Amino acid sequence: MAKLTLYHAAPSRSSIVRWMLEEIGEPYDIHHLSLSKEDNRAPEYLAVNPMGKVPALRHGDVVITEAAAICTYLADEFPHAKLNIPIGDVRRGIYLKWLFFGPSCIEPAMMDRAFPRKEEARRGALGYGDFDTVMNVVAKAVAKGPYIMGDQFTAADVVIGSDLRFGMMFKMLPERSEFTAYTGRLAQRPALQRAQARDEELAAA
Ligand SMILES: N[C@@H](CCC(=O)N[C@@H](CS)C(=O)NCC(=O)O)C(=O)O
Repeated sequence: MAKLTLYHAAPSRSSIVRWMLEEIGEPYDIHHLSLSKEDNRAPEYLAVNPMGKVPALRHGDVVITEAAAICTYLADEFPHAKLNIPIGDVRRGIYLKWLFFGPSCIEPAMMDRAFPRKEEARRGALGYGDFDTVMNVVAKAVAKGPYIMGDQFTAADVVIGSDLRFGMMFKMLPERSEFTAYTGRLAQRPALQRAQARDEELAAA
């Protein structure tokens, strides 16, 4: 099997992919980068990801960047883990919607709230619309549970769950009861617990 290597800084958005890799259960290597030492700006790393950001995942000869794209890729590439909704299943469209909703709606809504613009942008010009609508839509989606697609845990939970976990941790998202109940369920997953424990070891080293 082609080797999997995660370019990772612990903790950061690459922790999303580390959780995903733990869920997949295939062996992987970590290439650790220190963001504070600006390893991500070194020419060797810019050759891997010209954006100078983590995560990046090397799978054999291919490099994939963007956390949600990597999670989507891994779920499809390793279907035995049952973390995707495959092509042909009527639920796939909804599943893809949530995978895109994280980086295109939750993250920008959260960051615009944390770092407000000098001039307020028109709601219609922002892809996410407005913060409160995004929060209400996500709260409704995770309220029933146990997972965003219902009974099946998928890559969409890794992406949306990570956004909610980090957002609440850094006080950038409200601690709504729907969010805390959902992330509480996710925290029970052994793969997330392993990823977190390994990240803590890495950060302390
Ligand atoms: N759109 C990217 C964002 C990745 C990102 O912003 N990563 C941060 C760490 S949380 C980073 O590498 N920051 C270092 C920098 O920009 O210098 C994704 O979702 O993967």
